Amino acid sequence: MEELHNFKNEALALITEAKSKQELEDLKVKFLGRKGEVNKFLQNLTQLPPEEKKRFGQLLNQTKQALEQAIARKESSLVSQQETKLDWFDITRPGKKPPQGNLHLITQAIEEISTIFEKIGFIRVRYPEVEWDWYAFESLNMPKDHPARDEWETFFVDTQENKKWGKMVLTPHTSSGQIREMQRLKKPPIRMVNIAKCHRRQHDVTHTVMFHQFEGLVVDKNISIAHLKGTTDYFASQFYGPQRKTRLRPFNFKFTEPSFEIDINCPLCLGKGCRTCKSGWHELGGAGMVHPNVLKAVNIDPEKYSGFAFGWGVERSYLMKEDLKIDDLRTIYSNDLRFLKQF
Ligand code: FA5
Repeated sequence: MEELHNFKNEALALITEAKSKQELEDLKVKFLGRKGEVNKFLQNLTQLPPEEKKRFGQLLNQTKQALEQAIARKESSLVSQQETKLDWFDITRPGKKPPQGNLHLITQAIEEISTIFEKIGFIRVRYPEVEWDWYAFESLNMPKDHPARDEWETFFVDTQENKKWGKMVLTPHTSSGQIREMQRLKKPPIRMVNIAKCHRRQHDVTHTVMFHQFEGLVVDKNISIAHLKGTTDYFASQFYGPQRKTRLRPFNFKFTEPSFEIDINCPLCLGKGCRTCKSGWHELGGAGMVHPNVLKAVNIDPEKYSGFAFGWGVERSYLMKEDLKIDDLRTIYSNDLRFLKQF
């Protein structure tokens, strides 16, 4: 029994100290192999008197199990040591790059536009994408059945009409945000940029059903067209480059008076006129001085206050900035990674 005890302790110590898989394998054969030490003890068992046989047999079994477990533990610790050993690691091998996503080009554009306007004190707001007719049209000086509404090719939500606010619509333009912001602040000064999704029943190479607009609104005492022009020039130089500026061209919107289309000078000829632009200018979007009826709709006195507003498409403005010639505007939302990864 004593001999067996000593053997067990010595064998466990040797297993723990084994330095390599080969050394461990040799010890395994030596202790547990067919002609190994444990089997030699087993042969001794037959020579023992019956009363000792049982105790010796039990100790022999325990010894065998303890050695097997110790060998298994050592085996796995040698494997993990080998794995963490750095001598096999070739630092000159190129690494594996995990695929990395990036922000959608329109998200990037929205962030850039917000930052530009925030620098001159505009507050970034965002208003509902599902809106009432009153906010989208009526408060903006477009009474029910007014033909101007046709231009917005609106989606109506199939739900009960509200007695006060009318039908429910998918916001066709961010101008409804002008009304929401004036209601929220109640009193000028107001200086907001509302950037949000818009929806229209338009689906062709230059139109997407869902697109984004950014809408600027400034209302205060003595706001004039000069402020509008200063703001659009500032935006043009920040977003498109220092040599870019805008011009106002008379237009017609029901919610601004006077109304304008804002043009930006061509990046190549800077407004002189060249083969690509012909006139020297490219159209950027709509703007104007807030119509007195719009101010009245939110209880702001048009005798005391005046304001300007503009609303431009994010997608088209961004394509113009990058001078991207995309055959079909809908590509932006086609979720084709080959296209999106370029931005
Ligand atoms: C408006 O929506 C006016 N609310 C703009 C405005 C605001 C005028 C404030 C005056 C004062 P318009 O319908 O032209 O205007 O749209 C403005 C811009 O949105 C367009 O120039 C275009 O860049 C973009 N846009 C309109 N419809 C689509 C569409 N289906 N797909 C992509 N961009 C569009």
